[in-house]
Amino acid sequence: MADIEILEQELTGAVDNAGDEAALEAVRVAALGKNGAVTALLKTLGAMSPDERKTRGASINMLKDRVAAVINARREVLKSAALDVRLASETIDVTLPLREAPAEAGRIHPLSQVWDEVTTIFADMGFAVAEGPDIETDDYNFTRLNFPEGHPAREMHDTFYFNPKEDGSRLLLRTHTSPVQVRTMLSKTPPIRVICPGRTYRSDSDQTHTPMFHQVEGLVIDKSSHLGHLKWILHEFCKAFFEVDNVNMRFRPSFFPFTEPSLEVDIQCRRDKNEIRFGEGEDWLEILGCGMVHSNVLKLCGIDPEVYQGFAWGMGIDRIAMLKYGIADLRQLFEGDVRWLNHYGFRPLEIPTLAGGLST
Ligand code: 2NL
Repeated sequence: MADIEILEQELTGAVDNAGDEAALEAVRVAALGKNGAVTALLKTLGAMSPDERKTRGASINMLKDRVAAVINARREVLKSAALDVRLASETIDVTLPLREAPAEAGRIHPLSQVWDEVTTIFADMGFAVAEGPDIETDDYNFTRLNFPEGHPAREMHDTFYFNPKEDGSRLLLRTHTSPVQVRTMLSKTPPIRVICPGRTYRSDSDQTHTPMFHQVEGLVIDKSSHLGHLKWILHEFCKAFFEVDNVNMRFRPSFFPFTEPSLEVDIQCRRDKNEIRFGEGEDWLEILGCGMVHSNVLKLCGIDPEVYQGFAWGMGIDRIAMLKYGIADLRQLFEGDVRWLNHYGFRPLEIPTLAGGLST
């Protein structure tokens, strides 16, 4: 029996000394493997007498079980130690600063920002937003808006025409967003409350004009809509847009073919050095045109002027964007200069809301 005890002490010592799972596996093979020490003892049983084999066999098998149990216990200890080492060496420092994600680094163009601000303000007043095609017919861009054939007002618009079709008609790039309102009147029955933001085109290019520019027009048609309602809407709009508690407005008589009477609107401001402040000062700044929709326009758009009346207005998005954000040169809006956009642009996730602020 002494040989079994000595072997057990040896193997238990080797198991305790195994520093990692590979060393332990080597001990297991040396003890219980095909050529292992315990296996070698088992092989000696064949040459013994049956009695001797019975007692000796039981002792060796118990040795084998005890050695296997010691190895398994040690394996668990080594496994958990190895995991601790891995966990300690593979930590990630989540406090490291991240590079700005592309969606954070990009900027919203001031024209997109102002477009969103304007639609937010009018949507809050209950206006729907309508859009239409940039390429229009002469009928929708001029005729139904009370520009008679051959009328000089058509020439005033410096229209971009496409080549004539076989029947002589010519498509054009819309010179204002009014054809969207024409389409709205033709397809809906009043009451109508829409705004129409969009791109518009005129063959004109200098310090204060680009061939493509942006407009937003508004249209209200109901049974008794009048200039008092229009003034209130425009006053609320100006206060919200310029983010001031009050603005003084001045309505001057004007002329547009599609409105009668027609008015131009100025807001009071103070110009200090390079800054404009609204709601104070002695200067006046023109910001939009408006009026009661001409009865000819109502008729030509399928609305009975004996039953319905309404008002409309139009303003340049580019112009009010420059006024609000202090952009001196109109052409900078269209240059696509990344350095300029980094300075004048807006952060992408700060979407204008009346509650959260338009431009903060
Ligand atoms: C301006 C002036 C204006 C309108 C646009 C309009 C549209 C229809 C009927 C009647 Cl369908 N009017 N639009 C009315 C008055 C003025 O724009 O100076 N825009 C930059």
